Amino acid sequence: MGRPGNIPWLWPDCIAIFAEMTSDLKALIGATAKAAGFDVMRVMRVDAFGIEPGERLAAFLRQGRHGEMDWLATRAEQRAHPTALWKEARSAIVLAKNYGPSSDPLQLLADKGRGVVSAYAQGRDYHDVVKSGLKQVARALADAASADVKVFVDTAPLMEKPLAQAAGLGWQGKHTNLVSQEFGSWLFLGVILTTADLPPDAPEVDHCGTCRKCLDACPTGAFIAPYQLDARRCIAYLTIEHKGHIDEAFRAGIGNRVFGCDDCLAVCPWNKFAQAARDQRLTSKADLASIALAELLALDDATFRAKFAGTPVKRTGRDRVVRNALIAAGNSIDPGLLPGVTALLADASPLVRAMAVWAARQLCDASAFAALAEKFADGETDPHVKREWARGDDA
Ligand code: B12
Repeated sequence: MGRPGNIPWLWPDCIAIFAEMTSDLKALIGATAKAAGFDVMRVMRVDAFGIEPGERLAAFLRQGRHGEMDWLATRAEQRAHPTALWKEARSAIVLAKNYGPSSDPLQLLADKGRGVVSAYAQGRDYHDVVKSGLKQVARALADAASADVKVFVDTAPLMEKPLAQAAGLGWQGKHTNLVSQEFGSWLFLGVILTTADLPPDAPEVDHCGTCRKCLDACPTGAFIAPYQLDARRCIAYLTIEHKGHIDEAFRAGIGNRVFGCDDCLAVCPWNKFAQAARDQRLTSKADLASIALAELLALDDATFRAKFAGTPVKRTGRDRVVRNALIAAGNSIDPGLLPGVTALLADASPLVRAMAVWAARQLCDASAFAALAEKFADGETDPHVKREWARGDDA
């Protein structure tokens, strides 16, 4: 860039003053982020965000790997690049909150009589926790710089993981989530876009090396290749996002995971440096880590809402969570759960009835199952539930 001809002596000074102002601003953002409970903060210039993430998103959608998550496809063009979402944006401030569990979440899977809720969903909904922190930081920035700001966590069309990598907060691991040398695989992300020009941090590089632990750990074979997930096979998708019946091919692999899955994250060797979350809001409902299946099977709408109030589980709704608990009950091979299962054969939700039939099939001997079929199958009108009863006949 050339110097303005009439004031050549002023130009380097202006740059120096501007640089000082923006790094002061960055220091202020960093301090506010810390006070707001964030564990990491990095900055990138949005014009440094490449086209590759958008192209990979397009390929993911073309292959239908998003399943029923139509919201990923409907605003894909905006999602591809931060300036497509907000043309005036100049910098992205990427913030992260550590939600590291205090013990290995995989240990919970051994008790087949209990349903396991993944680490991210055991405390207060991270959308609320992260968003309130982002708003605090954004307000401080807007006041100090008279800049426009917008805050994002999850729900807006923005690719948070590649943004975080470009800002230097970590790298997208082979399990596709962001990994940090300091916090392992246990970070929630949030983004502030702003019209302010802030000094950027250096991007992070991939430190996965030849490791493929996360790829091999997936119980349902959701990784098509390193760095590529088919969401339709991912237990997080199946148990949380998928509204319909869960295909029989995935039921055994789901095991006793009733909400989300931590397996690919929990085996990441970089977790050796991770610490337990310090924000108690994300961990205070530790009694939700694993829940007796008998209790989950007995949930009606009111008891479900009371139990999961304020957590991400509540948004998924009682029927889908009971559907998941029935799969876990079927996999438990514990006939003690049969009364809870058979009570659901007449449930108002076909989603629940269908899985109750499947679970009963796993827990009963042939004659007991035939007796249940005689009592419940004839009156069934829903085609999916009828198919589950018929599957029992074939077996
Ligand atoms: C949709 C979604 C899901 C979907 C799809 C997951 C996915 N991998 O895309 C489902 C429901 C399955 C899901 C599950 C989970 N999610 Co989610 N999810 C999202 C969401 C809303 C969008 C992600 C997205 O854009 N997907 C689209 C595809 C195209 O992206 P992708 O898989 O990352 O694709 C990239 C790679 O494949 C890569 N790639 C492709 N080929 C190659 C080749 C090479 C060589 C390389 C290097 C890269 C590469 O490029 C693509 C573009 O970056 C984000 C929030 C957000 N707005 O970003 C949260 C988010 C990713 N989820 C999050 C969490 C916590 C989870 C779970 C851990 C929850 C749980 N315990 O059950 C699991 C993890 C499962 C997993 N291994 O991904 C966090 C992750 C935080 C982090 N540290 O990364 C996020 C960022 C939310 C947040 N604000 O914190 N999620």
